[in-house]
Amino acid sequence: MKIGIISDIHIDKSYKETDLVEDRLIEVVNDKALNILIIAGDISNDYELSLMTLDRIEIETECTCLFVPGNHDLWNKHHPDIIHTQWIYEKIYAHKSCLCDKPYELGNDYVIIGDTGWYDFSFGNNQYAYEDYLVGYYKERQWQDKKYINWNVSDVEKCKEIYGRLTKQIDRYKDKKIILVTHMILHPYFLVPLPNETWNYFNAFLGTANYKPLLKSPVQYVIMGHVHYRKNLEENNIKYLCRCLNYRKQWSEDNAKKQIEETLAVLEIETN
Ligand SMILES: [Mn+2]
Repeated sequence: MKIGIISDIHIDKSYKETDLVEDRLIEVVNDKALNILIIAGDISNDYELSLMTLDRIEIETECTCLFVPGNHDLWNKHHPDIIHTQWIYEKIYAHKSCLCDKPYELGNDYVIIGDTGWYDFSFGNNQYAYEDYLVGYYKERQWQDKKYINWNVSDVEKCKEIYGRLTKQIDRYKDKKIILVTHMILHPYFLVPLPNETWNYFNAFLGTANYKPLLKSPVQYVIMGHVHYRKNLEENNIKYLCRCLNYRKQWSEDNAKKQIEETLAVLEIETN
């Protein structure tokens, strides 16, 4: 079984009429004859566009597309009348491709478990206080979730709530091999390297150190996004993959197909 892995395709931010990211992604999925495509969040800034894109991929390829919402998919930027992020989360959750609370079994051995994850500032520098992180502002840069995300609870509580749901699902499948998918970063290796004055503050918004108890058997793969790096790590028998396509303006070359081919990881897994 061939599983393609990518995240942060940001089709709206990378929009170019003659070179659509979604068209090129469909071509690559078909070229590689993938059975499954996992997108670890941030398809677009508009959940309706994100869900339509998932439908298109499924219609125009032979593969099953699975996904977890990223913070951008959850934004209300294009739906200012939707006040509560939970409402958008539930719209996304209802889509058949969404992994949240819907473990996806691969034969008898593997199961894919996923959710957005969240941040709780545990990856922040402790020179800043909790109150500093509530502001989400540093040197004229505003963390955009402060404008477009409104959970009915604090970020710390949201992070814990999602941890609880993931833990329950992993416990239920402890005899299987688990592919864990989150949008947020769960391992400090994937943070923006320091020294970096801006990210010394904003790394706090990239994920959480507090999901560490999940990073052991039966979890075998951890798939993440969000940070706009393309990095892999193998540690204690777990393979970590962060395969962010990123914004077009961040690409080394303005060619969507080449960038997708460079970014996409393919896992070949034996199932029975
Ligand atoms: Mn993100």
